[in-house]
Amino acid sequence: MSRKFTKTLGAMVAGTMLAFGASTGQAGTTTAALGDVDDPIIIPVHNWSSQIAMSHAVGQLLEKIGYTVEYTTTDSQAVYEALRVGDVTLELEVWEGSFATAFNAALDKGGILDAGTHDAVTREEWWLPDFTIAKCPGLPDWEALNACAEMFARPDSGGKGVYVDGPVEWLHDLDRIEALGMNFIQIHAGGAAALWAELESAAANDEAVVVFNWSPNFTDALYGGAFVEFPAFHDRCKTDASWGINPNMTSDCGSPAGGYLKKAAWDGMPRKWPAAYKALTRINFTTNMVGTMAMFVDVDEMEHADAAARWIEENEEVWSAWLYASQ
Ligand code: TMO
Repeated sequence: MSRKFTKTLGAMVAGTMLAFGASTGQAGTTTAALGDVDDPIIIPVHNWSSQIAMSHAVGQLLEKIGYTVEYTTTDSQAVYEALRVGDVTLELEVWEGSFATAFNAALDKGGILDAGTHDAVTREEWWLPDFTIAKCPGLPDWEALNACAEMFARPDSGGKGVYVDGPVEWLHDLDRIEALGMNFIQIHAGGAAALWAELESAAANDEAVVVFNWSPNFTDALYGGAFVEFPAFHDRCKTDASWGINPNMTSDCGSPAGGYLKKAAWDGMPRKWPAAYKALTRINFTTNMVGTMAMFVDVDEMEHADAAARWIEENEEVWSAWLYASQ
């Protein structure tokens, strides 16, 4: 079969499934509706499990309807600039706590689209497993945590508590400990797996631990736990030193407790790959979906692409509405 023929056939099949009204019977029109199926849609993957597995799931679904897809490992902050200039095509997990600043900066510059908000509500914050909460009265309140700082000390921390943050790439609040006058130091895990290793070893040795964590994730099901309750987030906390309990510093508050999870796209995507962009706007991750994907990878130890295939296998009702809705 010639390449051209294969391509047209693929477009016709996909066009039949994609409900594009009266035009779907015409191969020419459906090719236009899919767009450039030979040029790959480039999906960036980062360094936490749900994002990588969900990216593979969406990639596999786009391939199902006839697209070519490539994955590229990309820095999770730099990706917004890459999207803006079209080096990558879409982003499936814009977490408000870690990425709102970079996303907003790209929106201001132009070239990137806000492709909608998932149902999943997110939180990214200092987190305590239940086996630690049991050790110190008043947790998860931040002042109670501070009063128990010594319990979190390590041989090299000079008596201060150790907070295990995620990779610097996720750009958390590096000034919060100082702004709140806490008796802690912050260290950075090399990646998500290193955070889970910290939890596992603390659990095995019955030691107190406080790590960066997020929701939805698999950790609640595995350990139970709670986010540290800092003074509530407020926009001015980030920009106005006089706001909050420290009159001389910003960063004297927690991360947003009800953060968004958004999708983003290169602004050339709707023109170049119209059906894929339409699907992207309909894609909607729930809390359960994101938690399940993290569980497949981090608890069941599946490869990301296999986790994606399993999710597709088990959730046809969900994804068929993303792909085939007539709009
Ligand atoms: C960006 N993350 C979900 C790891 O906080």
